[in-house]
Amino acid sequence: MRLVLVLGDQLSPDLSALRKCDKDSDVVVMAEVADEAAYVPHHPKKIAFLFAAMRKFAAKLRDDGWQVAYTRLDDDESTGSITGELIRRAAEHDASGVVYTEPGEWRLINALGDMPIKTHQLPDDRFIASHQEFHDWAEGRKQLRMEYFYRDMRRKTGLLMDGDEPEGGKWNYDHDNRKPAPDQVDYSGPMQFKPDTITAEVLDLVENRFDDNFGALRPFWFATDTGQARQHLAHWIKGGLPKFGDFQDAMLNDHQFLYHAIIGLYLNAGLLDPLEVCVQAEQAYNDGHAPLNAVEGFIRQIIGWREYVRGIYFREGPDYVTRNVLGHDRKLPAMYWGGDTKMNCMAKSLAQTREQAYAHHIQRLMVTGNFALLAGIDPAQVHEWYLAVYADAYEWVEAPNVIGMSQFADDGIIASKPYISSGNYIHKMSDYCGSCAYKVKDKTGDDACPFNLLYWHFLDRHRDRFAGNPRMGNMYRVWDRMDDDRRETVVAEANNWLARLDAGAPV
Ligand code: FAD
Ligand code: DLZ
Ligand code: SF4
Repeated sequence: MRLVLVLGDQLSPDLSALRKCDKDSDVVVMAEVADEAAYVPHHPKKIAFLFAAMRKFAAKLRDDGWQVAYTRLDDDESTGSITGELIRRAAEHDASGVVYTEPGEWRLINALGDMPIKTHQLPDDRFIASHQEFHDWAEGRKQLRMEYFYRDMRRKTGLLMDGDEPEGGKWNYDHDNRKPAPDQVDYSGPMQFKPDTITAEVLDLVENRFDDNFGALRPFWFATDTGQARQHLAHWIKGGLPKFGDFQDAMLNDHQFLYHAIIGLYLNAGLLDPLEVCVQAEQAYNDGHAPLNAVEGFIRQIIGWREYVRGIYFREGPDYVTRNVLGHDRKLPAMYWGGDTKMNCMAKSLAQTREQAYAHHIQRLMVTGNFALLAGIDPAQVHEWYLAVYADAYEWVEAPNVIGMSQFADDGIIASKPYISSGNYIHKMSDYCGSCAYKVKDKTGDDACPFNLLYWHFLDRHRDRFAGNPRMGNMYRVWDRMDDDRRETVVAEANNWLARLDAGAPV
């Protein structure tokens, strides 16, 4: 007999390892272990979500006739690691080897490969593109632009295709998307679930063991099985999808979710299947329920961005997370872990992260990520923070978004220019600035928005690298047109502000 490993983010009945094995003779191993729960200080909601979903998935496997050797976090005999548990269970069952689906992180791939037992790793085929397909697409290209990869995924899946042509004649409808924040949001937000008995038990465990971690455990409302995740998806397609495109980049003080799907955590843990989700969105378009700009934009996030970042993670290799081409070395400020800040956009995005283990893409990219990049924070610390605090964070998807897209630490593999902005962009897309202690219109002076000061500071200190970038020429021309005194004032004020940040002064 063989052991079949099912990891916490592999909760899919058609997982390749399960398909390969035999429920009459093989034994499934699942384990809640201290090592996985502590490689970064995960948000308590993320841990509770995974443990509850793991316990419910194990129960379902048993109902389906599998024998499951399940280790709970507080089991006395537990060795505390995935590999330790596999070795212990192999001895217990006299197993001939372990079959598993490729994990989503090099750390675990390497640890499993180094075990003193016979192992058989299978591809994770819950994605649209295999590693080989991504490699074939990327090989020989000067630039790995997502848009071209995405078109191949449209052709491969047939989603929103009219024969060989894209539905409506264009591949991308972003031109119609990304409107500023609306006055009113007519969607009630994600479907919320009352914890069932299994989830309630897990909540008590997590409360006891991870009370010191950053993040609020309760109220806990996530779906914890596929049935609930599907209900949540249907609720969003009905109420959120039609305006998803329009307000994808908007941010509001009083709306944490706007029209976003909040499905990253369910997709990444295996509770929802990416193709199933896209087919349902496409159906909403065919039924006349949601417009093309919304549905195309949404499908692009999933078969485009999600697949593309995975391709980059596995193509670039284990050292990707250590890249730091801009040489940034500032410590991650305390505000990221719950400390105070006067910057309203940061305070709101961080408070929401603490409460929900969620922030939407633009909050991650253009608020907390933009600030970290402008302030020159060590990308490895930024990466660990994002990996810890979001319920949908696993390294294969988080690292390319943080190290590449957000922090430009990979020298532009993902982004053709750094995603930076002054306060202007945040002001345009949100209602944050109206209730901020800083003034977004002030470029210098005591009340000047820190994003305004740091924006020019970033461009000035990285002039050698970016002045020749054709997409950044305009920014440098504006900077160069300012008179010398003004430029000196901006840089000096930015340095003072950063010194206050480093000293832990209220900023
Ligand atoms: P929606 O906005 O409703 O989008 C639908 C789905 O599209 C998402 O659930 C996700 O599966 C997919 N998607 C959208 N954008 C991306 C993207 N850039 N990369 C991969 N998939 C994408 N996504 C994660 O799943 N895990 C992470 O750890 C993560 N970290 C991020 C860190 C930074 C700095 C940035 C800028 C982005 C990160 N993203 C991450 C991508 C994106 O922000 C989240 O997928 C999204 O906010 C999840 O919320 P949602 O389900 O409401 O997404
Ligand atoms: C994230 C996570 C956590 C918090 N705990 C567990 C766990 O106890 N057992 C488990 O099998 N998986 C867990 N995970 C998910 C793994 O860390 C994930 O499989 C790897 O990071 C690869 O993506
Ligand atoms: Fe953020 Fe600046 Fe606006 Fe304040 S003024 S909310 S710091 S962008």
